[in-house]
Amino acid sequence: MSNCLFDALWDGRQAGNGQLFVHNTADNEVASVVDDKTFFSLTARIATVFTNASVSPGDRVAVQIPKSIEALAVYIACLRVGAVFLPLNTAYTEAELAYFIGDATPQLLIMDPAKQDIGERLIPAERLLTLDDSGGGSLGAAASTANEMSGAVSREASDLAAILYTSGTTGRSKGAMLTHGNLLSNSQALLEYWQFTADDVLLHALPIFHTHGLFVASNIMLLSGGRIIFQAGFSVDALLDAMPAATSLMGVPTFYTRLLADSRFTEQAAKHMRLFISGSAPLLAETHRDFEERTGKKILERYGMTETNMNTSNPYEGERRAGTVGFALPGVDVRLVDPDTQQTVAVGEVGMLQVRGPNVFAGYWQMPEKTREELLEDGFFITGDLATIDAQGYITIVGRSKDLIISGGYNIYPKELELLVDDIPGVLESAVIGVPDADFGESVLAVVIRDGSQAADALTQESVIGSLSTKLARFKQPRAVHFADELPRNTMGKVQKNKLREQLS
Ligand code: MLC
Ligand code: AMP
Repeated sequence: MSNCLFDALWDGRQAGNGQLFVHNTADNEVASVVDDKTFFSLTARIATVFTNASVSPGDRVAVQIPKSIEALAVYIACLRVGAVFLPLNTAYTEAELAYFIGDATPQLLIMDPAKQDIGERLIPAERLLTLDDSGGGSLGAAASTANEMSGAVSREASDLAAILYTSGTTGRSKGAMLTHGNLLSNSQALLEYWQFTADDVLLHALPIFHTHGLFVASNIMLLSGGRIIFQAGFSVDALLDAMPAATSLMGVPTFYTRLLADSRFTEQAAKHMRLFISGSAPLLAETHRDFEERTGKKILERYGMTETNMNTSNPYEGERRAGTVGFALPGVDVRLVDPDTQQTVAVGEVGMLQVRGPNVFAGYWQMPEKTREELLEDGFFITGDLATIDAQGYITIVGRSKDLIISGGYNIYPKELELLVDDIPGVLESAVIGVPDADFGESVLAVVIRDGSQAADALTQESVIGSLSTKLARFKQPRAVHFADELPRNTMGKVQKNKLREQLS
């Protein structure tokens, strides 16, 4: 029997010294260790709990739980039983969760015990379990007495391992279906490209409900046999404390701008580190250069997407060029096409970036038409990113054709907000745009046109943001609201967001 991803991760662990998670004290002593044996025993007991809860291969297991070692064990337990892991941002509101649960129809929902009441409104009680950040809750209790499942259910490369929801330009989130083969091929490619080995210690400060922290960071470390310093969230203090014991960090650009803003982050502080990787959002060339000036090291920037895992990366050995995302990864084909003619553009010209390879997802969950629109018959996926390629093959992301804001590495689709803002009494119409932000790269600005009613007179920035609070996760809510007389439109009547950005940035 073979379960391609689980078996590979398990085999990867055999290369290491048995330690998976390490916590170090400030003076670089090992404070505590979770070894492979303990971790995999936990995954095997959680797998038994899942089987007892009638989870069958192919069933979805949705989770909205805080980051913890036990939460990562839930992901591995899903692989063991052949279930499809469906992680959800811990910031999502009940209204947002209701959509995902309704769309994905999971067999099991696992929530933070603090949100048990929400869980009970979303799914029948017998399909709800809870898990807190220290392994407590009904799942933790059941797993502590469960027998260990032996091995793992057999899975093919084409079987689904996870569904990750990405917001859609129409305002409806789409579930990206990722197979065992997608996840395994990409982590193997990255492991080699970035030269991870069992000697590596990764500082893990990303959330584990997205591709970056879950698949890129966690799968690579499991495969490499290396160790993880698992932090609950991002904190400059915690990173600086742990850095002397680490070899590598994966982060979004905000990690690096915040580190640089702290005078304790020096060449000495970064001395032990062999690799700083950035992705999920554009890293300013200026940040790249400031970082090198401060530490003597060059950040390695790569580019990916939920649907495709990682596509391109700057080289490990060669020149890591500021402002670029490097070359297509081995096994991945990238082409830049003119959106009108579908012809490949010339060197230096801007084209729509399309990507093909074993990393590219299997389609959107129950959205065959959307899948056909974006995943072409020849296997290329239309990313919605605009890019150039130079004579040496370096790719630069120069913009997006999709209407998307990336704030601190989180994607926010303006359409989702505009639909909700337009529903507020007193609002005639709205346009939501991203404006430059020193910390998050971009932040959300809502431009609102009042409708002339009495309700419109009472509208304020606070009332607009307040009326979204139960509907939208905090990170998606506008940071500012601008009231205008009208929206700039082109001759087709389409709102000219570029003009708005120019006027209001
Ligand atoms: C937190 N807040 C955000 C935010 N993160 N607002 C906008 N954008 C964000 N990214 C809100 C909080 O709710 C809070 O609101 C306020 O901002 C301040 O919070 P904070 O304490 O400063 O935030 P912090 O916890 O430090 O988080 C910032 C962050 C985090 C950058 C560390 O956002 C983060 O971990 N981002 C990484 C996201 C990620 O993993 N993306 C990968 C996607 S995969 P208030 O008002 O209540 O104070 C992908 C593919 C690929 O894109 O290529 O990798
Ligand atoms: P997500 O849908 O959350 O997976 O976000 C994917 C999007 O993030 C991509 O389509 C890009 O627009 C953006 N992205 C990821 N990495 C980079 C990068 N290094 N530079 C610029 N944009 C990036």
